[in-house]
Amino acid sequence: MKVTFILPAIGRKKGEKYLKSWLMEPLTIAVMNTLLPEDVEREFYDDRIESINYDTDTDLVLITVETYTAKRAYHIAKEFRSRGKKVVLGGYHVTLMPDEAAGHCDAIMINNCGDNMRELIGDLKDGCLKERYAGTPCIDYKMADRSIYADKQKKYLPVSLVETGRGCYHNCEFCSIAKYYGSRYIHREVKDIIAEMKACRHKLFFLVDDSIFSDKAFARELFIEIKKLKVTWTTQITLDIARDDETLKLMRDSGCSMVLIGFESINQDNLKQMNKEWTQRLGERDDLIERIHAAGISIYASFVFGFDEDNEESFRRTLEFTRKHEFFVIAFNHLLTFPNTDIYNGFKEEGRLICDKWWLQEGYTFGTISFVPRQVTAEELRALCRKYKKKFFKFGSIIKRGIVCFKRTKNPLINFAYWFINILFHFEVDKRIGIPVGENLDGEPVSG
Ligand code: B12
Ligand code: SF4
Repeated sequence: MKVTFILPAIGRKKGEKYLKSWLMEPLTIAVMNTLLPEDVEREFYDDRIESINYDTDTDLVLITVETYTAKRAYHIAKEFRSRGKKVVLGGYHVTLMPDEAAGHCDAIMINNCGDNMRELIGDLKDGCLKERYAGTPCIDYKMADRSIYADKQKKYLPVSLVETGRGCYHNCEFCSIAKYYGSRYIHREVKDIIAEMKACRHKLFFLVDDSIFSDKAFARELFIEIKKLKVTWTTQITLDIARDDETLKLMRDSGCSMVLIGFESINQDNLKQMNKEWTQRLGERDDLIERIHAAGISIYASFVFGFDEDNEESFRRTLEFTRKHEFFVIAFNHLLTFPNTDIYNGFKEEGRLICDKWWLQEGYTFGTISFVPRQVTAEELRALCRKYKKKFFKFGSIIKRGIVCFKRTKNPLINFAYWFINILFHFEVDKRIGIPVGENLDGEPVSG
């Protein structure tokens, strides 16, 4: 029995390479690989960096689907099915839109994989594949098996992704994670995480977690163990970490030099609209940021624009805010109406969706606004995101912040990462906008 894994790409501008900053190792595939029964032969095509051989001799094609890759995933599924191959789809988008996905394959899996992967393979061997497999919000593996992409490692960014936990106690209106995990948090055993980190090839880690401070006792135990490894790492966290000086110090001492925090908006009414006003209750935001910086940890600050109170003034004020705190790096993204999230359903009811299924729409490009904002037009919102990103990633700003970064943390790896990421993002502002979703992938130049 042979299984073929596919990671679909978002899309590519004609003649251009895939966006470099998206090219991280595909942990999803490594985890699924580890969950397959030992006697199954396996292969993997990473659509972002290589051509897919649709004529490969295989018994089962497993495709992971995110909302941005859904159109491409369905196309790939069609190609394989037209050649008589069985196709199973799974991942975030499939969990959010099971009925849609089911129309494009032989079976779907919703939620996460665990024992149900063995069940699926068993059913296929017995010729009785079911149409739906329902997983649970679980993390059912000891160590992700990266051997499946060992030959492609050089094409990925030099950072190892290791999963620590999933989900989050909060319930922000626009968030796929909140929908996927129903405001729960689950985590792996600390000893498994440490064993996996020891087996990874890079000294720089991205600990995959939606909110690593969700379980304080777990976080503290983990940080104490990571410290022994003498590595540098980053993760996603909420601002409440700043209220706990002791854990913050543990985190820094364990090698955490940068954290990604979703601020989303600096406007209180917007935060209320997105069900994230709890960040305001934590205390004075400026003070919390300063505490994190004072601990020697830099911040990747993420903002989302397009909520009802947003207009050009919000961009101006947010840019000022980012300059005041000299963040390591920022994201100024437009609001994304991911399917089946509360914001998606709300906009749909209000008749504010420009296109119901933007992810499948013919001609849809990355950066296109799929809803009608309140105070600016969709086109203005798109242009404002670009304009203010450009301002943040000007070379003058990069140099100024680079000096601050060096003063905050002397870690050479994180300083190198600073210049690499900021210069990359400087050039990628325009490269991202207009990427045709699901297009120019078959037969195009593929090297990453
Ligand atoms: C690391 C990461 C990235 C990395 C890239 C990782 C990579 N592979 O190259 C970076 C930072 C570059 C990135 C970029 C983006 N990301 Co991202 N990312 C993540 C993150 C934090 C971890 C992904 C991961 O490795 N998870 C661990 C694996 C093991 O879990 P998994 O993928 O869910 O897989 C399990 C199940 O879903 C299931 N499963 C999955 N696929 C399949 C397939 C089959 C057949 C079966 C049976 C089962 C199955 O089994 C797996 C094991 O249990 C997730 C959030 C999260 N916690 O997962 C967001 C997330 C996936 N990203 C998201 C988004 C939106 C993006 C961007 C569009 C952001 C942007 N505006 O630029 C880009 C798109 C990049 C792209 N697709 O090319 C969203 C997707 C939402 C959605 N509805 O699709 C998520 C969920 C974050 C969020 N809060 O909403 N991302
Ligand atoms: S805090 Fe972050 S991960 Fe948690 S629900 Fe809100 S946006 Fe999602």
